[in-house]
Amino acid sequence: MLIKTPRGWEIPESQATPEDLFHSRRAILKGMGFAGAAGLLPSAMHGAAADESLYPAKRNTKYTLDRPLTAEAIATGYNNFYEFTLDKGQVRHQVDRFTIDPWKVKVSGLVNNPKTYDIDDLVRRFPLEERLYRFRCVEAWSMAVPWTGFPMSALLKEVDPKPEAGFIKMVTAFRPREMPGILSQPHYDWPYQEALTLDEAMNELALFCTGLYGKPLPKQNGAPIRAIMPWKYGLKNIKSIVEIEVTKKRPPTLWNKAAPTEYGWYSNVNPKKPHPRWSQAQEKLLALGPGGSFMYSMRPTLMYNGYEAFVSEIYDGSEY
Ligand SMILES: Nc1nc2c(c(=O)[nH]1)N[C@H]1C(S)=C(S)[C@@H](COP(=O)(O)O)O[C@H]1N2
Ligand SMILES: [Mo]
Repeated sequence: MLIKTPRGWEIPESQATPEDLFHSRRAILKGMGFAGAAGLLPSAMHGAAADESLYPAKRNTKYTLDRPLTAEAIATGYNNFYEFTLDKGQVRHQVDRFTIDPWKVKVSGLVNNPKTYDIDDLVRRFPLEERLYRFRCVEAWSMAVPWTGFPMSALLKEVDPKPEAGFIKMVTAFRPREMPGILSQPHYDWPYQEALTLDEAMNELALFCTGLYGKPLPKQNGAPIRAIMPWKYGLKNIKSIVEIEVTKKRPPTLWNKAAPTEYGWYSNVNPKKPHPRWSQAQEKLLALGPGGSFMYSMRPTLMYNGYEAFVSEIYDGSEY
């Protein structure tokens, strides 16, 4: 295991709050040590379904960052995917049994053209592009990631929501035999479910992503397709989607149902709205240190994660 003595520019462990992050940090140190020794094996990280010839996709330079990209080993080695395990450094070691080929995404509900897409079809139907986005978890850690995907609006326009449609619900695969965390954590209301207002889903920032770092999505990051809304906390960015339903009524979401005072239905990044157990005023930007060690620097949290110019028009400020 590679553990470096903190340098002056690293955050001392005593300041590493919330406590979860401190424990997770140890977990990833183990993971990183393994990655450093064995190397990352990209071909083993995603399934045969992914068509590598589509990557890297052309970068859309409209979306720029105010910070360096996070090391790929962090984004693919430090994951929240509770269907597998709560241990962020171990998710990528728990996904082997998870099969993503074949994969279908059913789009139904209040649409004129309901359709079930095969993933191979989906990635060709809607042109893929790469975008560099900030990513902010409700636990306060953050990254900057090159995603590959297509705007949610492209798919929604094709299925054509009916006038009374107001929301989209998104659902993750439910495979207890392939996802050990489902069996070990029966208290969560599986399958993982998230939702957006139709306005949010139609916003130009909202993506369905199938890749990152110029390659198909690794399973631990939500292969073969996940949602990315960079102005919202990570928990809204649902992974491994099998179903999208357009609805009239606001759909419940897993985290909002589990703990409504901790995870708002909207969960927009907001420095002024603390989590009951920690402040959201600052974030911990993750980075790789010397020898594969893991560190972060503190930064002020930006309203809507820095995407206010894109999304403020769809909100009146009372959303939580
Ligand atoms: N299905 C599913 N989607 C999920 C989660 C999960 O546990 N299950 N975790 C969420 C949370 S809390 C975060 S921070 C991000 C993490 O994405 P990453 O591992 O690609 O960084 O995924 C989100 N999507
Ligand atoms: Mo998160």
